[in-house]
Amino acid sequence: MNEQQRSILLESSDHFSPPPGVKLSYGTSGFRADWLVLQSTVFRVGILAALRSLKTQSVIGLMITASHNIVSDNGIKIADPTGGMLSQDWEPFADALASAPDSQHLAQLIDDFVKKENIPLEGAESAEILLGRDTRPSGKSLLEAAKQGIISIVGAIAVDMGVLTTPQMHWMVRARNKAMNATELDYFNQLSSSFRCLIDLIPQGTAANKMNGIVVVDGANGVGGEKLEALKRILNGFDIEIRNSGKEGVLNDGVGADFVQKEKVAPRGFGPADAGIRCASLDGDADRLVYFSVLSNSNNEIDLVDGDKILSLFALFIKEQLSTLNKNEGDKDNKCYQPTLGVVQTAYANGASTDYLKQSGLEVMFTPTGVKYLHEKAAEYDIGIYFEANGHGTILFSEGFLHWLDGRNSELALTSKGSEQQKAAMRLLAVSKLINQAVGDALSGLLLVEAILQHMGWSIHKWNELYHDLPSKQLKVKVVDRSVIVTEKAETVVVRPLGIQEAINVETAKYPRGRCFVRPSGTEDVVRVYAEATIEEAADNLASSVARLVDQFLGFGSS
Ligand code: G16
Repeated sequence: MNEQQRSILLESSDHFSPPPGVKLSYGTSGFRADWLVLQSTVFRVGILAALRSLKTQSVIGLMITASHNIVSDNGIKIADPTGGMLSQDWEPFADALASAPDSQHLAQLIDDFVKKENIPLEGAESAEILLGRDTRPSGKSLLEAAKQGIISIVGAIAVDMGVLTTPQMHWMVRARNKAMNATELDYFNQLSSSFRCLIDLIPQGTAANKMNGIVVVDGANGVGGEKLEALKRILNGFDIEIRNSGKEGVLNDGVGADFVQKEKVAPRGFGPADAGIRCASLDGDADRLVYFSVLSNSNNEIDLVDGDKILSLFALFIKEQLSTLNKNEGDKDNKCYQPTLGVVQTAYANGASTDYLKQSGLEVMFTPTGVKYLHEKAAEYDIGIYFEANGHGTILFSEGFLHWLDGRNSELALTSKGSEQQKAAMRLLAVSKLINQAVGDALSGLLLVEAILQHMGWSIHKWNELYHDLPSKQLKVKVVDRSVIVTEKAETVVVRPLGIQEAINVETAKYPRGRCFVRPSGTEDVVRVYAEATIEEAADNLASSVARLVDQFLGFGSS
């Protein structure tokens, strides 16, 4: 940094002093906390985004959101040039920046990092950062702080994209860096045209031709409801009703995918009158999607169709298309391409889903929680499908496979236009355009689920019958310091504090097919407990007894 750059940075940074005693770390989804303590963090992430843009010579995204958290929380995360999460090797720098005690330390950290990473500060005019926010009331002022951080690196440009879903932001960054059109309208047009293509390719004269009836969507009183309304207008004729679209009601309060998946009850605005209807729920920033149907004669109980079942549906469809595409081809003219296909889950995946996927002949891999891990693993395949049980996931297609598919499609269009093989190629190409290649996206996921259900001629009940979930229970435990927990083996084993894993094993062994793990949340100040067993009572008891263990080992000693 030259003298002028340094003095501009120092002056600007003096307006954003960190609150005393607050220590944040860049977790599964960036920084998250009560919005009142976030101004300086957000300012500093603005600086980081400008440096990242200079280092990569690409457009970077910055999203102000706390997704499923309560409305008084907020957060910030970075979208890297590919549209994915911030490269993990920059996370320690993010943590260091956030905890620098004052402007002088901050400037020193930046100087050292710029030297180490060889970042061309003199060409800062080439740095461009897209900024977006969800509908939280604190979003505007935090976005302004991020903007100040960006422009404190002299020459860097901040482009305010306004209110967006998180996946829209990731999509736009990816599109910009691929020199594609990247406005919100481009996003909607890509989704609607690829959805239409899939619908037009549904085989005639099958049960699939009967429209599947309405889908009713819970928008979590967040940005997703608002954007889905806009998409509905473009789709024109798609039978969808949106509730909890944010006009009234509190964000994520008794609504949204996180609530529905964890509590297993209908969100506000839904009740027994909806029994039998296909319903879906988005989370606060529309990067998660779950389906459900309300049970009749019940206390808002539901049949939950979670991320594991969305993954299973997608995997079945993709497998079907691949086998049609390669039918009767033989290897004689080398037209047969056997892409690698893999699915990625986390420890939260219901054991029944993993059994089902394996029995269906799929390769199943596990990673720790957090899309950054799942995405990385899925990208190792030609077609990698990843989903967390909470409804966060997508399908990734390798460039090589898409290139081959494109060529094959053109060839089939000339030699056997309208054949089943050509249709399968077109379907796969449409899926690759519909489903967000940057990150899990509830809006594109919803359209793909709807298209596949219609293709199969399936109701939500038929879909839900693919396999039966083992009963499971999730609990949160407030502790003094959740970072004391250290896990291994994709979060299935706790290695610190010593002794707790042995105690968990003893509890788990009491229940047939018992499975239980604990992990520190990356987005809330809690430890999460997951338990699974063959009957509901056993899953509940296992979760409660392990929650007590967590409290004994590192809690406030309340039990
Ligand atoms: C974020 C991540 C998800 C992850 C979730 C876990 O979700 O993007 O991949 O599953 O956090 O949260 P925790 O670590 O608290 O269990 P979101 O939708 O909140 O951005």
